[in-house]
Amino acid sequence: MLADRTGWRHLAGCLDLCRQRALLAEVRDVIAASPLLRPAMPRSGKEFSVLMTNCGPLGWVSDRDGGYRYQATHPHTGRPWPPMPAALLELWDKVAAYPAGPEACLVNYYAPGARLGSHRDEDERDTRAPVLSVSLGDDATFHVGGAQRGDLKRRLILRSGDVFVLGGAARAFYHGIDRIHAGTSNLLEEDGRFSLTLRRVTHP
Ligand code: MD3
Ligand code: FE
Repeated sequence: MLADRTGWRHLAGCLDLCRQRALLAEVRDVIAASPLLRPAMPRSGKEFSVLMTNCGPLGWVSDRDGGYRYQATHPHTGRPWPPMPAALLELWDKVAAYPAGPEACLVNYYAPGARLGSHRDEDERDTRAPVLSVSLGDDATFHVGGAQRGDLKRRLILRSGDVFVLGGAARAFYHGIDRIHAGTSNLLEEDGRFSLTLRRVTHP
């Protein structure tokens, strides 16, 4: 485990292959019920290269007119997001050390060539709760900096089965995904990477 004083922890190899496969099957079910969306930036409408969907009571969405937000339903189907898999709730209980459960699980899919520019997660009201992410599929180069955009960044490789936990001051740090390393995992039938990001949105 790699940890940092500011409050992030990289739990490399946290989930074995058997748990990764079981979780992937649940992700496929989530996508079948709640198809992947291509978010767009507020105002400019510029599209993300990452595709997204959600499970749990709340989901993060973004489009040109509505901007970044959490909502209880899929914007195209109008149906509630599917429930969060029990394995994710158990993982949160084990590693989050927080008295309330996660409300949103954002499922990101990165095809080779997709990236997520440096940003801070600031759409949640409860910023005291940690953020927990699980990686499935191809390796990704991830960066985490500091509270200011220009702060020194550290780069890490996130691999299939890794769990990344963000708490404390690091919860507000800039971070992003620079690159997907196609062909580094055969967990998915296709190239690319899923990340599952668990968050608390409202105050418990
Ligand atoms: C570091 N997703 O969806 S998850 C996002 O792998 C997002 O899909 C990336 O950033 C992904 O917003 C990274 C790990 C993560 C989540 C929140 C953080 C790292 C973080 C908050 C602060 C610093
Ligand atoms: Fe983020």
